[in-house]
Amino acid sequence: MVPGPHSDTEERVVTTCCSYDCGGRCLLRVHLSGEKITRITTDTRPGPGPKACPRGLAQKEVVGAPDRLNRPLKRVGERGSGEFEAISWDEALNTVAQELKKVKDTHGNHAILLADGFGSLSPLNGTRKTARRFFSLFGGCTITWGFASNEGANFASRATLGTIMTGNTRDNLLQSRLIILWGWNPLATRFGPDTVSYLTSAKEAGAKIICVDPRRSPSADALAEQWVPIRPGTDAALLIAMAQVMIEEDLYDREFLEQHTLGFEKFRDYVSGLEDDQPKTPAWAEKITGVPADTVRQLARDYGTIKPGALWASWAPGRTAYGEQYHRTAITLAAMTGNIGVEGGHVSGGTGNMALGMLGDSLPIPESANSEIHPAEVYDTLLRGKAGGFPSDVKLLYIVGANLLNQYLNINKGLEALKMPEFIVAHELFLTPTARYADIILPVTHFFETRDIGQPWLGGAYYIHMDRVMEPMPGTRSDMDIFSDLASRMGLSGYDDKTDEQWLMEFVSATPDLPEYETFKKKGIHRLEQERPRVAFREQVEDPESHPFPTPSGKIEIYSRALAEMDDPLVPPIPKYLETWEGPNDSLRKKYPLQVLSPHSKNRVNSFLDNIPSLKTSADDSVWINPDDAGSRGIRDGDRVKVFNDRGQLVAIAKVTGRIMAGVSSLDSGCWFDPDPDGVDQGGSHNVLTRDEKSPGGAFPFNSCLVQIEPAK
Ligand SMILES: Nc1nc2c(c(=O)[nH]1)N[C@H]1C(S)=C(S)[C@@H](COP(=O)(O)OP(=O)(O)OC[C@H]3O[C@@H](n4cnc5c(=O)[nH]c(N)nc54)[C@H](O)[C@@H]3O)O[C@H]1N2
Ligand SMILES: Nc1nc2c(c(=O)[nH]1)N[C@H]1C(S)=C(S)[C@@H](COP(=O)(O)OP(=O)(O)OC[C@H]3O[C@@H](n4cnc5c(=O)[nH]c(N)nc54)[C@H](O)[C@@H]3O)O[C@H]1N2
Ligand SMILES: [Mo]
Repeated sequence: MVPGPHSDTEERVVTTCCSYDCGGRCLLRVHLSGEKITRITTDTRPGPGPKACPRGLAQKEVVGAPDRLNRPLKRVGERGSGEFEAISWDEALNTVAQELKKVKDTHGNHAILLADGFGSLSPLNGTRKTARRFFSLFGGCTITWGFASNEGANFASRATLGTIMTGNTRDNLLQSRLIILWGWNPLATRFGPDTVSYLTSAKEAGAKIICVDPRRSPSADALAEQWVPIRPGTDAALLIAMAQVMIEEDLYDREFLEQHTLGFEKFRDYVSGLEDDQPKTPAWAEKITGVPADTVRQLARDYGTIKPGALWASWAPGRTAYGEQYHRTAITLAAMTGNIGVEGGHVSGGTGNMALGMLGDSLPIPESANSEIHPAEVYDTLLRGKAGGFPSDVKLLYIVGANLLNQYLNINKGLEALKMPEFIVAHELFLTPTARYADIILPVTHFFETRDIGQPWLGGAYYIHMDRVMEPMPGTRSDMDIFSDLASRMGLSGYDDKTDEQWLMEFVSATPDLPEYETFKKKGIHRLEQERPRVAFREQVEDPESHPFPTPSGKIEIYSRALAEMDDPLVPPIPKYLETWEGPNDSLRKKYPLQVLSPHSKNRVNSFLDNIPSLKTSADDSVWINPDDAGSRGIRDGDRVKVFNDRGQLVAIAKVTGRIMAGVSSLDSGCWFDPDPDGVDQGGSHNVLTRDEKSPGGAFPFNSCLVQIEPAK
């Protein structure tokens, strides 16, 4: 090993934080003896703070994983066979540069499809940022639009509130007297490292906490006094019936509606049945949702009277067909109860990030050079191209920080589609199911091997300086470095004209919340002093005259003219309940009677970390099934079962539990796809089951999926 700058006996602690796609951004103190990591610790101060979870604390195992890629690889066997040979960086980058140039010259920029994910979300080394910066210089390419996470929420936030920046800092929850965890399981998904700590304090201070979820999630167990099971994809119906009760019993805030919203009357006419002869009563909702009418009434009375109340409508219920409607309705109810812009209230939506000076801003992709597709259309685009009505004939697929095949809809269609491009390149740390399909794999650094800034999702009121813990593993290069080298091989100038520290200094000086760079670096973590919580839309609500909402009307648009102009019954101008495909009423249920959900795993970040042994052994990768559904199928707890529909099949271990409602089952998302010779996925990747179709507003319907389950042979 090349001796590092530090002697073997010297003890050091380097501060950084995770950079991947989780709302955490937790403090990691990496202890080193010489160049060796001895242990990783985190924030130990009592009370809320950026305390790391087992995933962050396992990064020693990740950075030093024996299966980390450390040589560029060139495919030698069939695509997907996993047969590669190591080549030099020079050969790898020359090949990629040649292929890019060839495709651009022969077919134009649009023949290149960039599939960029969020392997890293950091402001400097972020996978999407580094990739889009390169393709901007390159003159554009086909890119994807729509966030897998929360496109339904983003659509609803933009239409209703005019922005996706709807988050509050978590201390706001201390003021809430009612908190509804609606499809939200922060014990696993975090949404900022200190969320659960604040929720626990709110509970201790007497807040009533209710959880609406088809599963009694760990958060329901630990935090809620009431669990309301609901059929997946029917949440908008429950919310609308709650509105009906509030209107009938006069439990809504007329003054707030009058002052701050547009179009409530039209919504009221729909709710009361004036519009379509169907009053949206608790009895109506009971039939659709499975929630007893009395419970619907109680939820409406609670939310209408216990103030302030935080209805935290998370994203999973919106990752369904027509999931946009659930988010639009939740925002409408927050307005009806006057819980927007006030402490202790909450308006669900996109969330957004803590603001930071941006790298991409100075170098936008020339819009004209791009065409855009939704990720749900990637495989159809690859398979059918322009002749099939899609915007491009893709010849080259460029993958950066995404486990596309595993994490996007309909893996088996993906397998066919990935045969189509002439050339596929992937930047990766590991040989993921997607990377196996690449022709060239470029091995990248781990975030311990670069410098950056930790920027939490809106909610975490701090920044972390991510110092470099160690030299890059020999043979690996950062995404920044790879694109910079590619740019110069292709004669494109201006990709990277600064050192990493110079870039960081620039971000820091463009961020009023942060002290001067050297001070920030020395401190490692900078907590923002706040006298009171940051609450979205506080100004709009406290002083509407000078602060209109950023919508066309300046109000919260319960009725949206922009949506009305789309003239699409599936994107109505007021929020409505639209029956989801592959939901409880789909006739397909005769063949595939169970709705299968895919919550996010506490031990992974999407699919990242599935290959890390200590995390894998303590993950719960079983299929949850209700005792009634298990009994009628002859399935016992711990049995191997087959989960299948017309799109695919997987095998997993059954967990028979009353913690999931009858008619629904659940399997954590992110297990790596591992097909046997018959194409049955032995890895348990949920997306062998999902349908690749986007919801009209762009939501990804991962949770609209019908299956059958039977004992595996
Ligand atoms: N069935 C189902 N599917 C889902 C979901 C669901 O709920 N159900 N959720 C969806 C959601 S919300 C999301 S956000 C998507 C996420 O889908 P993806 O964006 O594909 O996310 P990951 O699985 O985290 O894959 C990120 C990859 O980046 C790699 N990586 C990590 N760091 C770096 C780096 O610095 N550089 C590079 N080049 N690579 C890096 C990791 O090894 C990993 O393979 O999945 C979606 N898929
Ligand atoms: N540990 C961990 N944390 C993560 C991630 C991770 O992979 N692991 N991923 C991060 C990312 S990329 C994202 S987008 C977020 C995702 O955050 P969320 O979307 O909030 O997370 P999920 O785990 O998919 O779902 C939360 C709960 O919703 C329930 N649910 C599913 N469908 C429905 C429905 O139709 N109705 C109702 N009422 N409930 C439903 C599930 O049972 C689950 O308990 O988490 C982030 N945080
Ligand atoms: Mo996500």
